Amino acid sequence: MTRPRILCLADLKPQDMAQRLEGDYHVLRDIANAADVEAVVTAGNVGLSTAQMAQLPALRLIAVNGVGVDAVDLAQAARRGIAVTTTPDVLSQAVAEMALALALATGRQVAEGDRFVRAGQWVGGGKLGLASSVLDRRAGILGYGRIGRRLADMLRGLGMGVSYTARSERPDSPDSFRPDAVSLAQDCELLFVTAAGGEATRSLVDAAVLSALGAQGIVVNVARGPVVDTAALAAALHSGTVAGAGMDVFDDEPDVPQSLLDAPNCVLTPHIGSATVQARRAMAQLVLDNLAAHFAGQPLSTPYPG
Ligand code: 8YV
Repeated sequence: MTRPRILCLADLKPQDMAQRLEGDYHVLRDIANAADVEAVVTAGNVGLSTAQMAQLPALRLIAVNGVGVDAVDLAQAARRGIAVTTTPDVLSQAVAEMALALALATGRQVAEGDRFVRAGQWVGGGKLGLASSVLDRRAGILGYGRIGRRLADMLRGLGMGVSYTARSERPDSPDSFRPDAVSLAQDCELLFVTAAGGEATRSLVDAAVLSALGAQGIVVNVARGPVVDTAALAAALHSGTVAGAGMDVFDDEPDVPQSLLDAPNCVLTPHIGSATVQARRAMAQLVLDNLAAHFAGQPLSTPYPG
């Protein structure tokens, strides 16, 4: 039986999942040779642009290995009747865990302490200043989707009070609704950004929000770089308008602007929110399930929107 040809713009992990993909499909990597393919596999942060989609006249399925669809031309997909699938739920815990890790690392000087020890400053008689407790803070969650709600569950479990901002209030939620980012920031000292990327959320965290968060405040972004205004954040860190930031996502990955590299109390990680063996294996499984369903003419497992 001939294996269907697919275009793969992002690697599945771990290795055995990539091997399964290679076993079931004839996997192309170069879009220039893929005019006949019906299916593309891509990552949340890679997507499929307008120009790329236009190069694929036979396309029927875009299988995103991730939950973000901000880098996919959804309008063109809808116009052409191309289905989109994502990998919801299975990465929520990993991303929420990363958000918590960044909050603790930033608030409790984990990265700074590590640099301090390695640089010989401890043995040299130096002292780190005191940190400010993280779990005593009130948390705010900007974007109350699957990841934001999973994070809220974790934070409540740790005894923290949680507020959230979403497009609309969720009456079933145990957390307190705030109608916009400024009122959310006013109400918390630890602001988590978990909102979807795209034009609707661009620069949602701006200078006004950072100023409302205040001089003790920490901001953590595990969503998309552009949801936070980078220039405003760097300025707020340098001036002490906020106390710290933990950032897993950036405007122009993998480039990180010098203003953030130089900023005090800023912990930086390379977009690894979902990068656990468990999450990536479950994500890859959903990609394989969706591809198999498409080629068997069956309903897709996790279509977007759901
Ligand atoms: C991954 C993501 O970096 O889910 C998303 O939208 O950005 C991340 O989970 C990526 O999609 C991994 O393939």
